[in-house]
Amino acid sequence: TIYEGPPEVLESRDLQSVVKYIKSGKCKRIFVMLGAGVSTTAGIPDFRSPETGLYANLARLDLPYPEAVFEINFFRSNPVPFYALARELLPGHFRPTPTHSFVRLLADHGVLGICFTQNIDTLERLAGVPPNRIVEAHGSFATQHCIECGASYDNEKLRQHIKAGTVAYCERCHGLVKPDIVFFGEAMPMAFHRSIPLLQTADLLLVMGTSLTVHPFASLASMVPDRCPRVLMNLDAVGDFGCRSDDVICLGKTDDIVRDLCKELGWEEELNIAWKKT
Ligand code: CNA
Repeated sequence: TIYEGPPEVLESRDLQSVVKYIKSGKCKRIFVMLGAGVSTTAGIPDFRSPETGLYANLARLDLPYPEAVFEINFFRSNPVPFYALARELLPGHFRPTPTHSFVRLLADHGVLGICFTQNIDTLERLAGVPPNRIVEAHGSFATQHCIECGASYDNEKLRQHIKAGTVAYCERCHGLVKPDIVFFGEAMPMAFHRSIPLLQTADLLLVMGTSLTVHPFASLASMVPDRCPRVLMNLDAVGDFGCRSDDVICLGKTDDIVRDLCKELGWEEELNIAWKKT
């Protein structure tokens, strides 16, 4: 249901009013939710974009259905598709986008609450967002474990396996080794659960480049207070955006929207400098 009444916090439901709100000094804690869409301009395909997304290009991996590549039971029976995908997503080849640098600017300006990300590409860290402000809700390639005995496995060795397209097995029990990426049906990291209550302190929520279809992550968007303005920056309208009094929907590429926002905030030069440094 679309909210038809006037906004309660913003002057109107547009980016200019969001800028005014940020400049007013009343907006002290900005929370961010990121999805694969903020990394597509870095050259990393998302899942669901119709022609370029990974799901549209998984046929060669011989999967029963696309999501199987991130299911633990399928991985047990056939780890090859996941390793092939990991090769494409492996951090190290990609540079952060202006959108990642914008999140860093929020931290530099002392207004970043938490940046919740679904991405496993670690581009937030590379952009210089302080690690204690990032919650990698779906894990990352930073560490890996045997799925049978839980022994950890050497990072460099795993990278070699992924690059070579071979599967890594535990040196202790020969179980399968999996990067600590959260698969469907697996528990979310503790940091995710611990950070949820902080959303109650949000003055603004920015949701960028996500289809808001993967739960429980997607439900974070409804956990900010009713009076907290929420801004969606995405190629298409997603979730329940539009149902609250201060929902702002900006359709387009996040990099373009972020540049407009920074121009109006007077942060344009800072954004360029921060991004060039990455
Ligand atoms: P998704 O379901 O693929 O949705 C991406 C959304 O972003 C879609 O609504 C697109 O329209 C939109 N989009 C694409 N490009 C842009 C752009 N330049 N500007 C604005 N919007 C854009 O991805 P979600 O993140 O919502 O799905 C959750 C999965 C995807 C998570 O579990 C991730 O781990 C997983 N994933 C991560 C990566 C990565 O780490 N970069 C890559 C692919 C998938």
